[in-house]
Amino acid sequence: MKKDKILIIGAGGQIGVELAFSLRKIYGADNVIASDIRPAHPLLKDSGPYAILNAMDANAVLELVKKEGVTQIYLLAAVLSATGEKDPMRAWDINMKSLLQLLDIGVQEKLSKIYWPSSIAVFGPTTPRTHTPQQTVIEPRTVYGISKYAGELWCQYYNQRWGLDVRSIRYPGLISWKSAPGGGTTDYAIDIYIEALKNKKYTCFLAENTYLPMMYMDDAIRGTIELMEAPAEQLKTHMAYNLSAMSFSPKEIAESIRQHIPDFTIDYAPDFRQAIAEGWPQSIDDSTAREHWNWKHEFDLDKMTVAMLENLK
Ligand code: AKB
Repeated sequence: MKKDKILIIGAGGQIGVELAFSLRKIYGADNVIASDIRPAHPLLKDSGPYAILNAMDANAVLELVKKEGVTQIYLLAAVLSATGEKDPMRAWDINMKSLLQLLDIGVQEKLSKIYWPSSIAVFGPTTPRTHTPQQTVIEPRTVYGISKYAGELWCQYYNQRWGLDVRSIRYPGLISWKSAPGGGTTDYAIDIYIEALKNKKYTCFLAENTYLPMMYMDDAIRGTIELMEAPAEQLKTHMAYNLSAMSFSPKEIAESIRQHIPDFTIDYAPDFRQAIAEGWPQSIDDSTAREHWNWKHEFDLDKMTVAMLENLK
């Protein structure tokens, strides 16, 4: 059993629930404190320690870190792309303030590691859209993307200035069945499975040929933990790592579902999220992550479809 004491902030969200499960298996349930501003997600109840914690309340975070002897923190609380556009200043405030406060706590309390997620949303319409490289033009156009890019730069700054070990991944759209996403542009790729099983039809808020990079949650969780466990000397970038698994359009995911539910139908009613999707890459070059810490994905579209339909049933 490993010795670290881990705190997950924002554990009730799409990534947090599954990450808490996996970390508890590795580090022991008592060594992984899940926390969120909301009461415990039903799947997290009784599986280990839980705290109600507001990511914006630096004093409360610091107090918990000291009281529990926390050595590593995963900060997952964030406002995502589509919700962010509805109230940009709130998104900026939540996404940046929670990170900057935590970076200071990390230095002050000499935390061994911090994890903070970035996103493909850092890229914008001036970025090469296919096989987007690790280092390229980065001009995000959503407030979420701006906050993620600024956050990456702050993480790098704290690493270089204070030696803080902060690690990060630019997640593509994440597809999961245990916990629901909240307010993202890639969320259609989860709703479509739920609606296919319930009603055998789905109206998609993106147009049929909109390609986006995507990843099944099992891969994302494994990748996150592998990055956190990689020896520091192998990690030669302190910006977030590009990570890729698959890329598909709404039309292609519908075809994949039709192999199991032949009478499933899809129609399209693109809304404001179409413009967000069109500013993002269609596919990602993650060779740097593959080279530095041996990242490999396991799920492609059809394998994920089998897993999603099986588990959601
Ligand atoms: C979103 O759609 O906002 C997120 C993301 C790609 O970071 N899933």
